[in-house]
Amino acid sequence: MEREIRETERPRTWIKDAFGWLFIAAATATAAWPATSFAAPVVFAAAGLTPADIQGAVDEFRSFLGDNNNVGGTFKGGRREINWDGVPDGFSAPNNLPANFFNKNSPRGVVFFTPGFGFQVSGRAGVAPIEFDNLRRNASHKFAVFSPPRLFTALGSPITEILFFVPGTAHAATSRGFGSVFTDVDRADSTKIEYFDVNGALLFSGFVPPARGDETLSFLGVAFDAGEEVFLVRITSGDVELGDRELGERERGDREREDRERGGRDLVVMDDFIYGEPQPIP
Ligand SMILES: [Ca+2]
Ligand SMILES: [Ca+2]
Repeated sequence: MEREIRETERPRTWIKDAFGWLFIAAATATAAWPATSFAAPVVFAAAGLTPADIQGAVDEFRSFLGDNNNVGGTFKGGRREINWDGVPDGFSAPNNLPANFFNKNSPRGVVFFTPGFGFQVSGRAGVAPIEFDNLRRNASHKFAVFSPPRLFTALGSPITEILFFVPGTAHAATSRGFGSVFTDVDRADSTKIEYFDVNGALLFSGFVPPARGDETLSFLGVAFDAGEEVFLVRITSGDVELGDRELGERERGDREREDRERGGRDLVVMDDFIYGEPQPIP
C-alpha cells in the first residue's frame, strides 16, 4: 500500500522540482543581468558541505539588503539578522523560545507563529545537549551550524510563519526580503520559503537547494526590487516534525516508524535569519 502511494507521487514530485528550479534559475538570471524595468524576485541560493559553500550567497544577500541595524531602533533601510547564538540559556533547549523574543526581549521586529506547539533554540555545549540532541537522538550527527553554536526549530510542525513589526512595537510592518540558512536539507522538494504581501497574495515560493549527506548547509534568500512588500513569510523546514509533546521515554525506533507513517523523510532545522529592515504599514 505504502509503495503504491509513493510510486504515484513520484512523477508529480519531479515536475514540482523542475518548476521550483526553473523559478530559481530564472530569478538568478535576472540577478545576473540587473533589470529595473520589471518587477522580479532576486534570488540568492546555495548548498554544500561546509559554511564556505554558502558564505558567498549569504554575503551577497546581505549586501543587497544593506547594513546590519542590529538590535532596537527603527531605520529607513538596511537589514536585520538573527543567528540565535546570543539567546540566553534560560530561553534555549531544553526550554522553549517565546514567539515574541525577537520583538520584545531583543527587538528586531519579528514574531513567530506555528501550527505546532512552540519554538526552540538549541543548547550550548556544557549546559544542555547541542543541536537538538534533546529532541531527537543523534540529531547533532545530522545537523551543522553556520553560526555556532545555536540552531532554531519549530516544535511539532515543520512550519514557521514570520510576521514583521516596527522593532519593539505592535505596529505591523513589511520587509523587502527574507532569507534563512538551513541544515540537512536532503530532498529538493522538502524545504521551501513562501512570501506573501499584505493582501495575502503569494509574491514568490522557492524550494531550498538540497545537499547530499549529513551536516550540510543550505541557504535561500529572496528580495524584491520593484517595491513589493513582504508581510508574511512561511518557512516549511523539511517534512518531519522535530519534537513531540509526548516524546517522553519513547524509543528512537518508534519515532522513525511514526515518521514513515506520516510520510516524513527529511528532518531539517534552521540557522541564521536575514531580512530587510521592517517598514511600518501606514
Ligand atoms: Ca547560530
Ligand atoms: Ca534531513
